[in-house]
Amino acid sequence: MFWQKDAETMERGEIEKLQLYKLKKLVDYVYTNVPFYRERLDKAGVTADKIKTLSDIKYIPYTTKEDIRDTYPYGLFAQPMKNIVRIHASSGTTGNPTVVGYTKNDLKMWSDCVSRLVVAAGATEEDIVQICFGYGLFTGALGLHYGLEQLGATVIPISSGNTEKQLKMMKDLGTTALVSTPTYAMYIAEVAKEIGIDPRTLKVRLGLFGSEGCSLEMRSKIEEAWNLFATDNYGMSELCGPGVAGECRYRNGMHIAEDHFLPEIIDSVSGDVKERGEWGELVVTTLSKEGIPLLRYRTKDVSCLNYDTCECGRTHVRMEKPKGRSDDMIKIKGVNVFPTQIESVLISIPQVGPHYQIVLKTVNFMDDFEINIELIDGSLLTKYSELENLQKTIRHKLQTVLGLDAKINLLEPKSIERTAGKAKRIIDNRVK
Ligand code: DLL
Repeated sequence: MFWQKDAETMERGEIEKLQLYKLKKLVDYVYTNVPFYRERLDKAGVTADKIKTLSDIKYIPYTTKEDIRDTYPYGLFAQPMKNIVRIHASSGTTGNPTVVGYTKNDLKMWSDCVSRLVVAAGATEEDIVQICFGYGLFTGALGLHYGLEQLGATVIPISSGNTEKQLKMMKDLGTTALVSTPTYAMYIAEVAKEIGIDPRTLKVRLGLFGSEGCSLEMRSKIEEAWNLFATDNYGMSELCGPGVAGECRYRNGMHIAEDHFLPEIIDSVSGDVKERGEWGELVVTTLSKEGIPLLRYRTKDVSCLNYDTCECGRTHVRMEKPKGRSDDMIKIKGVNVFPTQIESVLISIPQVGPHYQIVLKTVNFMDDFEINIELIDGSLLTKYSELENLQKTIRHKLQTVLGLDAKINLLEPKSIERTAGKAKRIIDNRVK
């Protein structure tokens, strides 16, 4: 099933022709409408005429989150406010939020991209979908909301939190699909069991998860707990929100809506464009956005592009699940570590749950880490030798995967704070 079959199954040559055409138009558009870009492009000596092939994109300077922040709030907007009909923003832990604005056409394009990905995941107009993302400036809830409504599904805009009520509604209203972060899906299942509901007996058959990383092992746990089919989708508020990419039923990477987003993979240190198939930082140029178009936006997410044809019939390139963010990568004793690698190891160990935190610290002027992990069965804490054996097993597995020795702290169940949004996996206590 497709939402916009013609666009989703274009021949590669046609896609590239369209991308080149849109890219040239975009360069003209931002040059005319955004003084920030005019200055940047002038400095780099780039005009639309200089872009003769898609690889000429390399002449265009990158845009970063800092550029959006430095021009806060509207400096990168390409349309007067009378044409902007919606604002979203990403919270950001420090400094100004990144504010993004949408024209009416942007909202339509966004909804189409989301309708595409939910259809690719297997949603239909028959579905009753509970949206457990927080409504508000975060793009997750309203993004999925409009795309699903456009499809004709029944949307329950319950927002995040109040987990027992989520379960009551799910049961009473016959929810068939769940929209949330993977972490929250796991937490709802946990609460369900506590209040005597087996999530597997509910009607939820499809999980439309996204907004944070989720290892395959974690995904299997969620599927098992709910008896559902889970798909992943990727996006970020600067690019529109959810809708940039999503998995089809084959779940072999997330199809990027290439008629609207032009992806590249670069070396995040040198800034050089990488060869096809290599891992690196994902950079995206928005080809259709009017409100706040972005030229070569550095996402900081580390991924890889797969141009092979997909069995589903979609021709759009697939991005691998991000390994993490280039700024989340931790260098410990010279080894690059992504939290997702640690998660894959932990999830494969039956005695520990999916709740963990990586605590970074400074030891002898070097970065080091410990891992706090919740036990599934708290009574293990009194069985010293079993506990020690478990710690050894985890250390050994991590050593095999990461080549690093980590201190493991096994904790009582429920001692790590639960969240209805993105999980906080890293506690950074390093001396700056
Ligand atoms: O999280 C948009 C979104 C909402 C996507 C709902 C999917 C579903 P931001 O809050 O701006 O936007 O966060 C963007 O989240 O740069 C990634 O690091 C991370 N991220 C988003 N989706 C995924 C995913 C939304 N599927 C940042 N896998 C991005 C891994 C993801 N990381």
